[in-house]
Amino acid sequence: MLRTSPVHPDELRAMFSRALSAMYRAEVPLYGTLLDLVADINAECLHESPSLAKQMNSTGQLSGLDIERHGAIRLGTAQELSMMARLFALMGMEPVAYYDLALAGIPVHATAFRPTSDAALAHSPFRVFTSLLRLDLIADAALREEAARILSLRQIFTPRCVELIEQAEREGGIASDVAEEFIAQALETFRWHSEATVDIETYRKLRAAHPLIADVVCFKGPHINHLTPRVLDIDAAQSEMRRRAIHAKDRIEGPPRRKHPILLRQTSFLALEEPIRFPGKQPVAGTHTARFGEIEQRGIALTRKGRERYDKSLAAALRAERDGVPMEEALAVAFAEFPDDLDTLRREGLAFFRYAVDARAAAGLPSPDTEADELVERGWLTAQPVLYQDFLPVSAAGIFRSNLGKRDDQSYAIGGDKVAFEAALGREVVDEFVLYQAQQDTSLEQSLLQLRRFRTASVG
Ligand code: OOG
Ligand code: NI
Repeated sequence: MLRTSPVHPDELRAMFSRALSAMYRAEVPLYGTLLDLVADINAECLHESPSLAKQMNSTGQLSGLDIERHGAIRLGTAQELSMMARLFALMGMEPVAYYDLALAGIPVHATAFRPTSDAALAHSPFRVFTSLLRLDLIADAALREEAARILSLRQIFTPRCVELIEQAEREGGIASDVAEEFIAQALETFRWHSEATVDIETYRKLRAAHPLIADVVCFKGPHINHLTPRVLDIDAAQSEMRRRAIHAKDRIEGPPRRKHPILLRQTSFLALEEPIRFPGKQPVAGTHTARFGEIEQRGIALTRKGRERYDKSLAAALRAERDGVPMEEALAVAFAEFPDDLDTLRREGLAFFRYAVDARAAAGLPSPDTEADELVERGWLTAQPVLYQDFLPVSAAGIFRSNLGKRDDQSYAIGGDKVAFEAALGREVVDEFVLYQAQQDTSLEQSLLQLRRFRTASVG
């Protein structure tokens, strides 16, 4: 039994997201600059487009926009991942989707912990892209064992944090009298440490195998490496970064600019080179690059069919780029055939929509067997695009790479290993398509039910 009433997971998540943002702002001042820049652009976009403001308000996206963030951490062991899942569960965050980064030559696989219901997303849209190092992809057996041994010696959660997690699981939530303490303890895991846990030779060896391996293995914990605000016009953000002489990556990842944005577009400022002390008989002052600043623009969630189209178009654009076509032009050509009006996206089953009964529908009711498409066309139902809440592995790989310095992007011969990931996680990941589909289906069922009730009332 709880001594005091439990804090709602949505509220805990909001508290944690706020605390993390404040910590990161103090650690990386340039992040603060990014937040200011995004806030200015968003205010301008909403001012210039009242219809955008109205649509965002009606879909529950407006109130949380200025606190909307995603962060990223990289974990080293199965134990770390399973405890992280338990920690995030208390904040109402579930692991959604499996991302295989080996495909892009990065030795990790990942999921994103995030809220899943509309109400939870509206309360605090906070997500954490969480990757797990794949030691099995380190070719050198001696180095692989050394990395595993170093990781086995660290404990990324404070003892008190683990105690509070276990207590909350027994009692059915975080009691309000320990909520502040829980947030402070959880924050410790995400903190930057300017001292490595290994000597500089070990760091260099691991770095030579892959910079990401060094980042995961050589530190006390999985420092948060970026926190991304959501911007409503990423092209404006990209030029504004340049204008303020922020060292932005040279292009925006993801789909091209469109009238109706799809999925996710991202850009970032390049990782900072930060001073690190390396222990040893003779401690050494060195540097490490891990933390960067990212901005993203979110668009409509695509169905599997839409996503396949997207993947094909993007692959075509990347091929053209390799053949010397400027990327912007390659994207424009590859996406020319991708419908950019909401009606076609919906009718062709390329994107997800949320249905509602139009307020004017009470007049002149449709016959009971009218198809959904016709109900929309004739104004009984409205269809609002569903916002994409997840990530794009190819973009993620682009972001990873732009922060690792120049490297070839050969993929590993072995593909993803979702089974091993879920075993480490201690549960299955949620299928993001199932979530979006359920959202669409439920909204349609409820709308049809409501229309039927109108009809019964007007007949009876
Ligand atoms: C995570 C990169 C992935 C995104 O927005 O796609 C990511 C990392 O660098 O650890 O955050
Ligand atoms: Ni990110």
